[in-house]
Amino acid sequence: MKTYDEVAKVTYEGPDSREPFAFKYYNPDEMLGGKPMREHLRFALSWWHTLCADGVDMFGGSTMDKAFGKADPMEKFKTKADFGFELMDKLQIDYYCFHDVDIAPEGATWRESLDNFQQMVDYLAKLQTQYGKRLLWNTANNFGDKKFMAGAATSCSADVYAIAAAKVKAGLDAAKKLGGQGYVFWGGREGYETLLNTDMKLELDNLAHFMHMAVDYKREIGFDGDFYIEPKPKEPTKHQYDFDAATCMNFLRTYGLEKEFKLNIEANHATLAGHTFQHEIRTAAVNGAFGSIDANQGDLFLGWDTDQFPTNVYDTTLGMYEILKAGGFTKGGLNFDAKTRRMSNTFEDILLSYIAGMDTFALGLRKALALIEDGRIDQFVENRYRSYRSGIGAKIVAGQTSLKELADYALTVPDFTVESGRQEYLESVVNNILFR
Ligand code: XLS
Ligand code: CA
Ligand code: CA
Repeated sequence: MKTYDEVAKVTYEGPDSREPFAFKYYNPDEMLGGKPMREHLRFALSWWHTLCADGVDMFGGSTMDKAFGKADPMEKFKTKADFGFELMDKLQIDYYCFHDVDIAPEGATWRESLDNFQQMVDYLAKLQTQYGKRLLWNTANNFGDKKFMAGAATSCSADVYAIAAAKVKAGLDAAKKLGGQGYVFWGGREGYETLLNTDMKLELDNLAHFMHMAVDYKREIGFDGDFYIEPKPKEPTKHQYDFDAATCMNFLRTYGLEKEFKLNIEANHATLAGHTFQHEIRTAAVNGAFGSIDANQGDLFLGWDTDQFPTNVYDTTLGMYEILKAGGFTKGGLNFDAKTRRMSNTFEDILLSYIAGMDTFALGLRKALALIEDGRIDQFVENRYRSYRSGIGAKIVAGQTSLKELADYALTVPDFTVESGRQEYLESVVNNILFR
């Protein structure tokens, strides 16, 4: 196998290739369903997992060196950035995503941290131009530091609330400068462990006010990216306020924010909430809030956020099917919020993991388009609801009936039959498309 340095560019070689550092399914400029694959998929590299995570877990230290041999903090982060852009170039990835603390060292004071951050934003701007890459979204890490132990915009401390706001303001300034396509709000520690010490109503009101201020500031500086909330049900806190897509929609509507935010759906967070990835995408879509995707997969036997590279074609097919049905991405994309396993600890593994994830979504896209073209699923669903297209059903859909009219109607129905849902047949159709 080649070494990391020996791989100049990962290119498409097709499904019969045995070359580990080649795409078997992702052919960036191939036209499918009216646009190139790269535009359907809009892949992004996650700074935190790719350039920062070094294998540390609860039981052991790092297994991978991501200091790039640099001791000076700014030098280290600049080298990370150089590596990140080179990696995107090798992998033909057009976008990237970061938290503030992923791109710059934190200083002894907030002023110092802000200064480091702004210097690094300028550095990233130069690399963007040099490599022709774009920022999909950025965010603030308002959960890692000790001061955020009780949350950020839901902290019991007003001073912590203020520093959280300062970090989001700096993030929005950076997004504007870098021409970001979006900005993510993931709750972090916005939730609670016990009601015995929690004023839930105040925390939710404060969180909503925080979001409104962010919307105001976005307008003020003319940032035209999309705002996303990223649902997650648990971890780090026991009860997260952004539990799942439906809970987020309820929050947004309660506080009059639904026109300002879309959702960033993460596959692993969906399964932690007891939902499928597809369910969360569909829920976002039917609420007019489908935005972006954090592409990864969890382990259904483990109850935490394992952030694995996606390799399950069944899930990516049904996920891409939902994304296509939702009209595809506009400003969002597929961000690999995924890290190599602790034992996959070489730079070659980073390439191999991205290739695996990108190919799995590329194959999912191909299969989802084939499912749509095949038409059996769509036709089945269309036919299943045909009773709503005429007679009393059409009146129900048009909102033109009443309980009284339906009660009278029910008296005239000789028998209440429902046709088979044919689940097993439909699952066999999916298999037929997947394995042909
Ligand atoms: C953590 C989240 C986080 C967000 C961005 O579980 O997935 O990484 O995507 O803050
Ligand atoms: Ca995520
Ligand atoms: Ca995650």
